[in-house]
Amino acid sequence: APKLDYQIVFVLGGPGSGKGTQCAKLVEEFGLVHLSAGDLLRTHMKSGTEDGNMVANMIKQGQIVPSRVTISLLEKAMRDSGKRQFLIDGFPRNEENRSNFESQTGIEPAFVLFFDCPEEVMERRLLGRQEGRTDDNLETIRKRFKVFMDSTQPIINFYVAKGRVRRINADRSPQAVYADVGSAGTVEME
Ligand code: UP5
Ligand code: MG
Repeated sequence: APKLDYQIVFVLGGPGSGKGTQCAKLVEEFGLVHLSAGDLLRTHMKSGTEDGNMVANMIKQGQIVPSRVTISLLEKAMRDSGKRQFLIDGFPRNEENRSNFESQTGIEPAFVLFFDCPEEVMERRLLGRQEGRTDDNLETIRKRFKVFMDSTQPIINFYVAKGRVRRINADRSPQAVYADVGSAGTVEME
């Protein structure tokens, strides 16, 4: 049984597939809490702690941060929100993330939203983004694609086998993608 009375949806998809963009729309319409693991890690990176420096280096290399760090940031954010329904964006990224989250929190996702998008489209979007992220350069973008294929796609497949994945064609305008994502019942939980 879950230790915590939380309902969560995992939002997965390659780098630049539009996870953050679509979560922002879902928050507006459904009032869920959006927790981007990447955003939490980028904030943690500025803490000046040893872990923060490790995170900064790993993000710059496109590597997956150990779940010890990410799960504690997610748990704290969930607790601090005072809410119980969450969109968890960009996590879990590998089996280590997935299995530790499940064993430590006792939570299984209600379902997984998967934004499916060709690499060349994601690459164009990331190179066009002007947020100054340390990982938005061609060298790191290519590493992020490889890490996604090698480590995160198997997690999506794991949930496909459980019948938990809602695949969305993310290679369309943000509005067209959202028409699918936000369609009745997609995100409404209990
Ligand atoms: N855009 C969005 N949708 C569009 C559309 N339909 N048509 C045209 N343009 C569209 O979108 C990306 C860009 O594309 C934006 O400019 C947007 O306007 C445009 P966005 O919504 O930001 O896409 P998103 O999928 O969120 O892309 P992001 O770059 O955030 O994905 P990543 O998965 O790479 O980044 P994340 O922040 O999740 O992780 C970064 C790093 O943190 C990882 O590489 C890893 O090192 C680390 N990390 C961990 O180690 N563990 C974690 O659990 C999470 C992250
Ligand atoms: Mg994002």
